Amino acid sequence: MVSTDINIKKSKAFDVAEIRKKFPVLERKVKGRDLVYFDNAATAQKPQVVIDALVRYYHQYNANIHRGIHSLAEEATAAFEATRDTVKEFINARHREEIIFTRGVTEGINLVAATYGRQHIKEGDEIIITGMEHHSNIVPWQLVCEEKKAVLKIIPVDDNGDLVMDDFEKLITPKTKIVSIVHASNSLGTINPVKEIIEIAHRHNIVVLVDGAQSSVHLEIDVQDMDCDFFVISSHKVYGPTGVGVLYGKKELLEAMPPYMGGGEMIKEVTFEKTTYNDLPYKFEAGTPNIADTVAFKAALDFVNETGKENIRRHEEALTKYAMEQLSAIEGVRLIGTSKHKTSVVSFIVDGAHPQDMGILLDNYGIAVRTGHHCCQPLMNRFEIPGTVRASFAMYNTKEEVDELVKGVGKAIKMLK
Ligand code: 7TS
Repeated sequence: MVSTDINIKKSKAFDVAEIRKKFPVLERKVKGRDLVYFDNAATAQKPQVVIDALVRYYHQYNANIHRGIHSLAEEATAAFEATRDTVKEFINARHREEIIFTRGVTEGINLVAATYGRQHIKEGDEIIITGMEHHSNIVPWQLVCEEKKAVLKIIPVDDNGDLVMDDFEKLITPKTKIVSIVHASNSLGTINPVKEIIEIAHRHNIVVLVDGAQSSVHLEIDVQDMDCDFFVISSHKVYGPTGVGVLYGKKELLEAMPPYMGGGEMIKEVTFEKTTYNDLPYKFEAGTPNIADTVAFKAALDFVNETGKENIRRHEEALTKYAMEQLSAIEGVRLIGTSKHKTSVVSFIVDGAHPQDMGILLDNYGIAVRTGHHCCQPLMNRFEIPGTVRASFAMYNTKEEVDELVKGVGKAIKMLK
């Protein structure tokens, strides 16, 4: 019988108390207080299902993948490749072989810079990035520019933390070969108009890499709709383990690129005279990968899908709005990053108080925030500040925790006076 019950498809209600029970670390105390974890932009905490997937792998089917014919090797290979299929769905890639496993966003960008970049950039060519990039989307391109005598150009950032889009098209010349932009800023929260940037760049035949480190956990990602040429993710920011990431690339681009690392798995045939390379995605996956963490990454993505990205986003948006209102009402607090289009990052500075001192005082109340330049030194220079205090929210954070932060900031300001 065909079921016509539409309720089957209805998403579950979002219940933050229930969600919190799924993250064991949230039960712990820090300095005698309940942990308030607001450092999610650095790395998210892991739900029990992710920890279980890791343990299950090592308990039951640890084996090297792709090469073995025994049962354990087959099970490990199937689990590893299942993650590739889940990632493909998660970002709506057209082909599974467009999903390359890496160690994280940093490695993904370095891979593209060292292969596509070195292959296509010639003396005098130009690469465009934005003024709000993480160092991992600056330095790999500087390395290419140094080697090839190419030029790095920067899309400026305005006082709210938005890109000055009028300047973008003006930066483009016939020598521009690559645009590499962050989707959502880790320091400001700004969500950049990547579709518009990609459309403009493609009109000029320029390829675009999008750094999805901060967006993939908060926003629906559809690489086909976005039409980016490359997209990079880190598992650990999407509630998965550290040490795993994904480089998505359009198949025709990946096929034309030289390999990044040489070794096992990435070859078809090796003789001392000549080596032929493996097909995608294995051409870019030399050596034994991080099998356990890749397997557990699937559990994290399934968990996010089951919770519902839209539910998560609505919850985080409400927390962000509330935190921005409450913090900006405190005398001496200045928000850095006030774009209308933001993820759940709230960065601020306090008159007369160094961000690091604020961070240490907040830790005494069990509140984990990040302080400093957040690996965005040029952006901090743009705002003429040494760094910020950054609270970044995840699905398990609560309004009560934001109240704790606001109280903590108030108390810290009094102590530092
Ligand atoms: N790009 C952005 C926008 C990031 O936020 C980060 C990490 C990276 C790249 C690098 O990612 P990784 O997984 O390869 O390290 N951001 C942060 C942060 O904001 N605090 O700690 C790490």
